[in-house]
Amino acid sequence: MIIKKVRARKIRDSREDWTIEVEVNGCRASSPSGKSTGKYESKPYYKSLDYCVKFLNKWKDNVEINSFWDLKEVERIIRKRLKVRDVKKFGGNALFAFESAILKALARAKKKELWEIIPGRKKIPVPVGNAVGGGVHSSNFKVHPVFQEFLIIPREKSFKKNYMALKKLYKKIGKILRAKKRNDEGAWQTSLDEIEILRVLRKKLKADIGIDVAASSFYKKRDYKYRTVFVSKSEQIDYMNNLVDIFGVKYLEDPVQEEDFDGFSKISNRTMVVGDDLIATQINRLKRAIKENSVNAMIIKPNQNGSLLEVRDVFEICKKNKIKAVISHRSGETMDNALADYAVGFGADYIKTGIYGEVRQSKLDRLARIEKDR
Ligand code: 2PG
Ligand code: MG
Repeated sequence: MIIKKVRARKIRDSREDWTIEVEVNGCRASSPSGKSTGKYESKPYYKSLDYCVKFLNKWKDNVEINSFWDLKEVERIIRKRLKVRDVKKFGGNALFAFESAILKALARAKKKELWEIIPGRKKIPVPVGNAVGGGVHSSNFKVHPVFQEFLIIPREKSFKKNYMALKKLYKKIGKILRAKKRNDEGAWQTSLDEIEILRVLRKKLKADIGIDVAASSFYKKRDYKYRTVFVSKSEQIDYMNNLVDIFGVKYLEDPVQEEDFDGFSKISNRTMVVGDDLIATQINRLKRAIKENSVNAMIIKPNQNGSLLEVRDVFEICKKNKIKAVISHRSGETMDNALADYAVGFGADYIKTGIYGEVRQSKLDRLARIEKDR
């Protein structure tokens, strides 16, 4: 396939914020965007969204793409044109949407599905669904839990059954909490605090419970701020380990702030210790987390990096080091469902998404379809 026609434009995401959509030979891909962004993520755009749109609209190179690996040539051209050493300078969002559109066009040219042309051990992931929200994703609501996400992980035998279980549990939780409102990711909104929510989830559900603590978002100077109470590093670690012991929390994302590799390493191994802001889908951060024994699982957000070649390396490093790979949506999403194809293609162990709303369900529906057709 030859890259013949590149078009880029601005579109609105689920939060009504602007993001980028790129079209290559008529195939479209777009980037989501985060609100609780990690300090170490690639910046979304080189200079600005408008600059990247213009840059892509001027693309004239007829690069030949026969496999995933030919993205190397595309990255070489971008580096040369921008006079940068690291292709990610082009921006996580701009680069991811462009590369994703190229791969979609390649899949179509080969009469294959997107997931089939991605190098990796194919696998259908287990869904991790965001059921109750707090933190910065619920900042429009006056009173909200400090932790960002309360997650449920069903234990059924197939993706379809897991998906059905998620929807059922989500409804049930809404009823129990008497929740009426939903946050950015379609998770239920409540004024209950963390412990009260965990009590409800533990008692009422036949599923594993997870939390995205997103600890950096309430880390102030040297302490963690819980409403009016300030908690030190060692108290925060004890608190997290107690949640694992008392509530049987099976998944704990960002339990301490994003600079604290040591703090992560002190979290109990009886839970999945998941690095999101800590690693920010960057290879150098992942290597450090492995060296310091900080995590046994990590979040992979393709647009947090931008280069799908590097995202592939991240998956490989995870596999070699027995780190569970959790591919993830962002809080601001689009209808693009390619995330599902990357999950299966690269072989993610889990996929984290919302449960409610069309931008979330588009990914889950796509996974159910891939499971059925495979
Ligand atoms: C997270 C994500 C997705 P954001 O912290 O895991 O839920 O949030 O996209 O805002 O970074
Ligand atoms: Mg997170």
